[in-house]
Amino acid sequence: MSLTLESKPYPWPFDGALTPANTALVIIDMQTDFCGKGGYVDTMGYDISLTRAPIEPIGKLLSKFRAAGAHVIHTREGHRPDLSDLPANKRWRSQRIGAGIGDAGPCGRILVRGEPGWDIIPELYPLPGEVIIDKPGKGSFCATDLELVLHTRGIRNIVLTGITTDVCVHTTMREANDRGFECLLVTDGCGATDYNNHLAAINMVLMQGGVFGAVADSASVLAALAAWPDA
Ligand code: C5J
Repeated sequence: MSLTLESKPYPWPFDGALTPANTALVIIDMQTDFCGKGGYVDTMGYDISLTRAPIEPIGKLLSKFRAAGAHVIHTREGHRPDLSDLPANKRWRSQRIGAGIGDAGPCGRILVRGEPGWDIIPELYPLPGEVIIDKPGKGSFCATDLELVLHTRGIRNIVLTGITTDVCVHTTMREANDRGFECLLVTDGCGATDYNNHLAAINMVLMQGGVFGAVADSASVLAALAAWPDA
């Protein structure tokens, strides 16, 4: 059966091949450090209501993917406790603005693996068996095995959600697009530290006939995926 959803600038996926077997919900960096009180983004002085906004839409998508037995992949941005995978540029820039990665903060050492702030928020916590990709960078393909996991599982379609739209979500979408994956960005399933950057990041996808893929809101995704039966 051919299935596409209402998306811009073209119905996604282009060929109607949208199945639980070939599609993954990718949830990027829904960690306390990016959307919780006392986390990295909060420490930098940004409004975390913007990065918390996608929690509910992602929750609904997550329930649907889980019920249908489709693939769910979570990512976490963070570094080894010895900071051996923390590039100097990332460290000194964060220190300059008083939120040094690796330094102690209200939620433990900022963006360090194993610390409370680095963990995924309880509302979207991974279930046993769901893939978790630990990444030291903004993109989810850099220095990770995500591409291998996607190929091994036969995943072609990627539904992108998480935070932040303009940084880790966009970098991941660009990396995935260049590798030939069919990408969809869920507009209300993402959030940025600046609302205009969120809107601009969405708009960038639409250029050149969908230069990085397509965009849709979560209601459109859920309306189409109603065709997927429970596993
Ligand atoms: C940032 C992210 N914004 N997850 N990380 O530094 O987007």
